[in-house]
Amino acid sequence: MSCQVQSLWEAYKDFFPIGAAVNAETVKTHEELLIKHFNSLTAENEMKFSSLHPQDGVYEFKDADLIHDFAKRHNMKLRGHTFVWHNQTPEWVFKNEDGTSVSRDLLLERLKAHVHDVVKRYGNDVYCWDVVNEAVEDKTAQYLRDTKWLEIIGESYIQKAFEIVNQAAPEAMLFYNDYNECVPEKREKIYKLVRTLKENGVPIHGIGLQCHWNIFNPSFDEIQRSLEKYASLGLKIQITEMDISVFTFEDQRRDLTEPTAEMIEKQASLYAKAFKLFREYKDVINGVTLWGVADDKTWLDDFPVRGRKNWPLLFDVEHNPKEAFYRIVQF
Ligand code: HAH
Repeated sequence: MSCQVQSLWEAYKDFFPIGAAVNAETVKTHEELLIKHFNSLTAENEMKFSSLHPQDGVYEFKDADLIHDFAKRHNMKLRGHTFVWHNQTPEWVFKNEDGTSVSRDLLLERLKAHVHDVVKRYGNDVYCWDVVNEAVEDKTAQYLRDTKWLEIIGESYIQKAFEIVNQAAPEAMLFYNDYNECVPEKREKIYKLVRTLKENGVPIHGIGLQCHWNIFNPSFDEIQRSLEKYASLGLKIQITEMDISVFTFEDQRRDLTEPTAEMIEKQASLYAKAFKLFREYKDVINGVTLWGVADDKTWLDDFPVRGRKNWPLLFDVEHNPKEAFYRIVQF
């Protein structure tokens, strides 16, 4: 049966590459789906600072190498995720040996050394990088998120990061990546940040929209408005971490052992509308990545409710295509 299913990446070959987030396990357990349907990969955690560089002078490239090898072997693109982030960055980066906070210069030096070492290993096989992830404040009216990077370097840390990565990897496309990208207040801040960077001549080439959505939010109207607004920046757009949870963010329910028919239908309908919109923006969008491969393994099983099963992707727990899959390949 499954050999008659259309290939997702082939269906989209005239539009944009189709990516999946993977880890060292899923490149094995989900190999068949990956090869058939995807032509781009992102390491879910393995290229983050804490995974690659857990201690000063200690690199652990094993899992990232495995993902890199898999992408190369199967002719897939590879997105780099991520250099500067408030999460999954080890404490040593911000500390001197005596435990005091590092100087601005030393932190920039450390970032530069890290970026150079990582780029040296993967070179142009990583064709784009999420240089800065989630720098915009999410909960309050404040503009930038309070992070160690901001505290130690100041607002210029974002610009500096792009310059450092551009210097190490002049061929790579450099992205600013964020979530809640369709929430009006946050959208304004993300837009302002990226526009300011561009106006200041910072080497930024695109904006990464994570698109961690659910079947109730954001509304399709807000999604459309957001794409239009971001597209007006004149940079590339990538959908970098798409999934559609079957629960609202606040919903704590744990009673379901499988998604309801209504959830599956709502999800399929939103995926279909969104991909139609993405196709309309094919001149601006140059990549769409799902944050996982199939519903048997998704970060949403532990977020925001720990140990509560979710079904946010295009393939089910048995790796069969879901309604959403059929609706996005038939157009
Ligand atoms: C993303 N944060 C990160 O970019 C990615 O690296 C991680 O593996 C998963 C999700 C999204 C996020 C969110 O949707 C809500 C609150 C905090 C973070």
